[in-house]
Amino acid sequence: MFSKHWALFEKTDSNFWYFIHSSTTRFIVYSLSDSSMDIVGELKKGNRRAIARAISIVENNEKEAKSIVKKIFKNSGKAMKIGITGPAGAGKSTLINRTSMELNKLGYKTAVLAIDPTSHITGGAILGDRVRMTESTDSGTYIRSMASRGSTGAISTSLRNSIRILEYAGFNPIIIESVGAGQTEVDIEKVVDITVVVFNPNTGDNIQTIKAGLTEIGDIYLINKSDLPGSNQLFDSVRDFIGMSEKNPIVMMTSAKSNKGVTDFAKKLQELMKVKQKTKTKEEESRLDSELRDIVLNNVKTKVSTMLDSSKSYTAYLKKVRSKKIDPFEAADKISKGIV
Ligand SMILES: Nc1nc2c(ncn2[C@@H]2O[C@H](COP(=O)(O)OP(=O)(O)OP(=O)(O)O)[C@@H](O)[C@H]2O)c(=O)[nH]1
Ligand SMILES: [Mg+2]
Repeated sequence: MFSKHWALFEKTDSNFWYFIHSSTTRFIVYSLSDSSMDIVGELKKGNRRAIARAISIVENNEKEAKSIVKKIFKNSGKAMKIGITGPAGAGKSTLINRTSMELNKLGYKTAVLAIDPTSHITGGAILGDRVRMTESTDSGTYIRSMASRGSTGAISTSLRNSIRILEYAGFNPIIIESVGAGQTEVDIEKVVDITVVVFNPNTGDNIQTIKAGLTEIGDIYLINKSDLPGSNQLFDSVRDFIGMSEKNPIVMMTSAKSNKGVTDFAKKLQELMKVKQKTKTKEEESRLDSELRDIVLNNVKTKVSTMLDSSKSYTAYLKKVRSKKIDPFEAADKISKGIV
């Protein structure tokens, strides 16, 4: 049946495979659902189609996501999670591509989750990311872009569960790429074991960015694009500034483009993973505490919001607030007392 007019496409961010038939002037798209797939069983085997589908589910379908997590949760939390963050265009994706190849050479099986890879300006950034990271895919790395739309809670939830899926599929470490602190909805340093902050000499606001709070989060600070002028000065300023931090982080230089310093960076990561392994159980316990709290608070919020929709007392107080008979704080106190 498959002549040269047929092409088979896997659309990784949906539940379908597409068969496309080109009859000279138009394309006919046939889709084949793989909803009958035993996702969890296939995940265990590392089936990439199952991974793609499972991540789409945790991103989009709360009910199904819960059922997957129920099955895979027990052994989760052991894989090392490395967050790579920094300003847009610092070279994070290029660096991750190279680094994951180095890590794979050292015997690791690396997966990458890129949150918000679009630099908000070009919609084509995801495609660009794919291109920049294709070499590492060939070396066995699994790469997935995650949507950063939605509420903070929703993104953190799908991130945590996507990590679990990748871990269940046998990946370790899991690298998470995210645009610099304060610029996305997720503070990845709260989710990961190791945080790497990437700077480059191209953007003039680096020192300001560093001072604006990034000093506290990094285990490693990387000055990328060492092939460009200004990188030595930036390295010195970062080292001077970061040197004052209690954490005593590592400061390194790389050029992801010309593959300089990347082997050393991968080796540092390896060392750091061994060190962090010792405190991992404790860290994981505190992360589960925040996760559970997040879920409970979210559940309560949803429940209360639904209650307010049909609450006569709420409607009455809202009326009073609208007619300026009572201020919103007093009204909220009174409404809240009736609930908790
Ligand atoms: N000169 C030079 N250019 C680099 C280096 N690393 C990356 N680049 C270039 O910098 C640009 C941005 O690289 P990306 O890897 O997409 O950067 P990013 O930090 O992932 O960008 P966003 O995901 O959009 O935040 C690309 O054009 C890369 O080719 C480097 O070491 N030296
Ligand atoms: Mg990127």
